[in-house]
Amino acid sequence: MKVKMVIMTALMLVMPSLAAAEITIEDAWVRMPPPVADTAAGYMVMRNSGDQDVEIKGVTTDAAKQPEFHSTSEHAGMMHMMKMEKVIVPAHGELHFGTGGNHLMLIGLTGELKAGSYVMMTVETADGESIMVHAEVRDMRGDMDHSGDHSAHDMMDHGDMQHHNH
Ligand SMILES: [Cu+2]
Repeated sequence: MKVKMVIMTALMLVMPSLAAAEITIEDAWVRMPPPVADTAAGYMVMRNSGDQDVEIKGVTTDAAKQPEFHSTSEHAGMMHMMKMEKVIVPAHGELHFGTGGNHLMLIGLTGELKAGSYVMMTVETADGESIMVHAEVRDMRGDMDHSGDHSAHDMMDHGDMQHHNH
């Protein structure tokens, strides 16, 4: 019994270094919303250089009251988005948040997002690591390349957004 306790203690001393997330976040940007919009979509790439999958607990920012990660799926020719139940960055892998797919949804904007300014956010992992992210606000109105983009985003009101759980 005593031996077991010693082993347990030794394991717990080693744990923190094993658990340390090795997450980096790149290419973060936010689509400049229309002036009256209450929401904006953000995009980024999360990379995990570690040996273990890392769960992202959430994101905080002063720019929005309720930032959340959404996934997008197509159902009967309609694009739907819903809150991601779990955000996992696979070991030695990437998780993409891009137009038409997973995205960060900034709900309840607290101020105007001007093109060229930066939204500061903190991404938190489930094991307590914080990653600072500076996401540039980009004006995409002149961008004609809407390949696969769910432009419904700009018009869709989150209140009557359709949810699907397959
Ligand atoms: Cu969304």
